[in-house]
Amino acid sequence: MNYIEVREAKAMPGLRIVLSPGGPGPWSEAAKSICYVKKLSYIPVAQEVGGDNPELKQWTSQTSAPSVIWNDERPRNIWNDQLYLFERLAPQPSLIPENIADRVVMFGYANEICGENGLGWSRRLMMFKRTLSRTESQGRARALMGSMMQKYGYDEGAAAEAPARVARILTSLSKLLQHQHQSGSRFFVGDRLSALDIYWTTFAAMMAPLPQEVCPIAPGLRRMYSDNGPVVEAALTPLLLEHRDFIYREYLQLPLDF
Ligand SMILES: N[C@@H](CCC(=O)N[C@@H](CS)C(=O)NCC(=O)O)C(=O)O
Repeated sequence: MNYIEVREAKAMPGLRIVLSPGGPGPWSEAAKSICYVKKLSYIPVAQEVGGDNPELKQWTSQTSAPSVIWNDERPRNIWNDQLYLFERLAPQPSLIPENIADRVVMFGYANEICGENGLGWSRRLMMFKRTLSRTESQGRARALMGSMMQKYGYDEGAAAEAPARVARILTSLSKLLQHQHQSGSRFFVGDRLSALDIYWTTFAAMMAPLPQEVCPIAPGLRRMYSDNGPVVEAALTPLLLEHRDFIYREYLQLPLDF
């Protein structure tokens, strides 16, 4: 991925997406994947993971990635705003179901995956806890995580509850998928691809990163992403992982490029 700097990107027109370089950050991968499915081209802009990102702050009023900026419109910093923007810029293929019942299911589960206190959020709390508890990760990893722990709601109580929270969401997603399969659909909602399939597929990296050939990441990051603990591991069903593989195979781009 050829990233440009925030300073340069600010002066450009068109679609710019600020991304986390160096790993399959699930929110960033979701935004990239949605653009891929919709054939939307964009300028990738680098965030400094865990850094102060002063120029990004000045541009978007926050320092997380992804942030999506279309011309001189307001920056979209949250996954659902980003999805609506992508739908507007490239209505086809639509990734938001038209049927209201399906749409409610899709946004409800997508929020369980991407929203505050959801799967990604809680899994990240588990990773912070792991880093704090391991002596070999005292140095650089700790320094990197310090600012993020504060930003993303780390406290001991929340971290202790996180595995059960992740597991409940996984179990619920797995049941939904099983029910859909029994009704003859291969997708989470209705009978075609929706953004929910993409969110699950990209967030699965936080529990089961794809093999190194298609997801080249540093060994430490891979160990952290794969260290699920027994509660999460038990809820990560083969059905969920098969669905991830199906969506990558049929719809998304491999190898991952970050
Ligand atoms: N605001 C995003 C979530 C963004 C987010 O959590 N980004 C993380 C990805 S792990 C990030 O930028 N981490 C690095 C940092 O904050 O420096 C949303 O709700 O859609």
